[in-house]
Amino acid sequence: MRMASEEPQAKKIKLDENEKSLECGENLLFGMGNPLLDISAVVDKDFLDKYGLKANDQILAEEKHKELFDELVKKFKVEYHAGGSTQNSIKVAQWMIQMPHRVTTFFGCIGIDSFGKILKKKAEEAHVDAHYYEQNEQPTGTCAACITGNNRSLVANLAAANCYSQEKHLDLEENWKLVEKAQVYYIAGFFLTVSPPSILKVASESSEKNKLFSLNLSAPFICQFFKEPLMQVMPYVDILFGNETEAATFGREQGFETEDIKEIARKTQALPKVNTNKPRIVIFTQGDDDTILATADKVVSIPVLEISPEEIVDTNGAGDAFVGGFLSQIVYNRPVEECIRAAHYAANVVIRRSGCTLPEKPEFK
Ligand code: 26A
Repeated sequence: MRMASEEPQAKKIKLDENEKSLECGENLLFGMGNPLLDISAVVDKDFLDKYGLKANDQILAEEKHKELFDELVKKFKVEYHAGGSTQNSIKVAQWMIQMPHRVTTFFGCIGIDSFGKILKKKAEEAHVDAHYYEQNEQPTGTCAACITGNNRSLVANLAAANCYSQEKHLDLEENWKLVEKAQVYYIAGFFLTVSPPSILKVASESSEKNKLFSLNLSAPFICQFFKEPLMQVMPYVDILFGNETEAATFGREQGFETEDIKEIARKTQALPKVNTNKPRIVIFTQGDDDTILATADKVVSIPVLEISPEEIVDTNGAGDAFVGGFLSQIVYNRPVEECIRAAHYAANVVIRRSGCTLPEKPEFK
């Protein structure tokens, strides 16, 4: 994205003679979030009803979901996938970038256990420079992905992910250096349930150095029950992502008095901002419907790539992949429409597969 009246991040981004291939340094894109191991299964409506789950939702596990995880593994054919919303997006961004490796950094907390080992191995295979805070008080977090048709109901048991600590990890000199090295930041709103001070510290760093900070609304419950920390971070947000249900809840909670998604996007774009030289961009996805983009001077809708229903395997991770595709281009300073084209491509790839998994190489031109 090129924004007027600022020194672009292009200092770190070298164009070659034909302006097609770009060289990108390490650790340019920084993500921080809840690293989770997804336990995914196709379930029936009775299972959703038993645990009071909506077909399409993302929630934190409560007392009443205690048995859900065991029952899922016993009753259904489960698949295990590395997950966690921010971690998924960062992996997709690295996959789109391909070379060099470790353009992306990821921070989060895991347990010292077998699930933690899997997450570390998967991050390594994805060439993400992951620096986990490892502790042994809590096991690695899990997320039950209960699939019915094209819907997925996610129930996250954060466990270790909830133990992320600013003092014990983010503030450590070697870790903070990696934060400083980045030019673009991405944190899913989900992390507001864990460490708002860590988010604010990264967001302030970004705004002080005139870099790009991006956030996701992540889930209706974040817009509703984590409104206060969300609105503390909002003034630092250069790019806000969300889907149609999150946009609707956000608009309602903010008293926007409109159900119109374009209008909600416009009002969100205009919320107070610290760096006024860099007007906020708001991007709302709507499943297979057009993506809404609000910038300072316009609100437009951009159609997604077509896909026939038989080709859709699992929409879990589609939103994360969208963000990953977008970020893979913003680190190259590309125009926002081009970032959205990459976002649509990445989401289209991921919904053809189970979980937020990827083929060997992207075919994005
Ligand atoms: C705090 N919560 C509820 C969560 C999540 C989450 N990632 C972080 N925090 N709930 C679900 N997810 C992840 O979302 C991905 C799909 O978009 C799941 O782990 C899944 O990989």
